[in-house]
Amino acid sequence: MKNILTAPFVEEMKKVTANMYRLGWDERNGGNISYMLDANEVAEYLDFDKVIRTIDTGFNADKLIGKIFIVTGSGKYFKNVQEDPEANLGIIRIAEDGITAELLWGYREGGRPTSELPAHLMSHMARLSVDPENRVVMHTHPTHTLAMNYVHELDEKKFTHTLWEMCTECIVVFPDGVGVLPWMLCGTNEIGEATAKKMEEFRFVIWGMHGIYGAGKDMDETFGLIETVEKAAQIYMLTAHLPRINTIKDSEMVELAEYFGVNYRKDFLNL
Ligand code: 2HA
Ligand code: ZN
Repeated sequence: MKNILTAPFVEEMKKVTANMYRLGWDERNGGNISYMLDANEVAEYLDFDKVIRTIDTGFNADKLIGKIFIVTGSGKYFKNVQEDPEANLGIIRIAEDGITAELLWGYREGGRPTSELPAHLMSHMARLSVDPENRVVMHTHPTHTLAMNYVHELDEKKFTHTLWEMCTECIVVFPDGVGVLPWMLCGTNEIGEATAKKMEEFRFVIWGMHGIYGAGKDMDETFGLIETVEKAAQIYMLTAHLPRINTIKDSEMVELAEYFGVNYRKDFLNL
């Protein structure tokens, strides 16, 4: 059996949490990540018959039975993942009943998966129903995107349109736009269900005045999506209080989308 601390998926979690922490998106215990793993790959590092303990998730993830995830721990800090992955991360398998998580590694000292596990697993189910390649769900508090929540209408069409105007690459990177939820109590099944509903349509969902959820087929794609939205929000926050002299026009966005062959939300443009 190979040493789990050398597994590429543990390395990826260490790298991405360190990056997000240094970008200032994940203060204290802010943010959480779940990453669906390939069972054959995990089998090189862990004995599937050795369940350390079981954890009640509080809801039924029946479409994920038998699936294995590496997930950041509840109350844990992204800042600390790199130096002690075994205390701050865990590898869980969704048990036969759909509601129990079987701990295969990590959460040393009695930890458990993120309090946002319902939103994560429900988002995985929703994304997989529209994109069988989806593997990653990330929740984070990107500074400028969050700042923008306070000064921009929380309307999907208007919010997406503003972001698309801020960087030429935006309509190409997230042609599906961004979904928006109002402020809601976090950590609950209700916000999980609302997030998952949006995830059927969007890979990026804003939790009003809290943060965002992003999804994708791998770490780079998901992180790249989030940093692109965040960059656009930063440009917006740097310019929103100044007279606007220039902008990317809707006709130019159409040109971009057509040239790069992306299927974009035509109803989010004013054509
Ligand atoms: O896990 O970000 O939404 C900490 C959070 C809760
Ligand atoms: Zn949060």
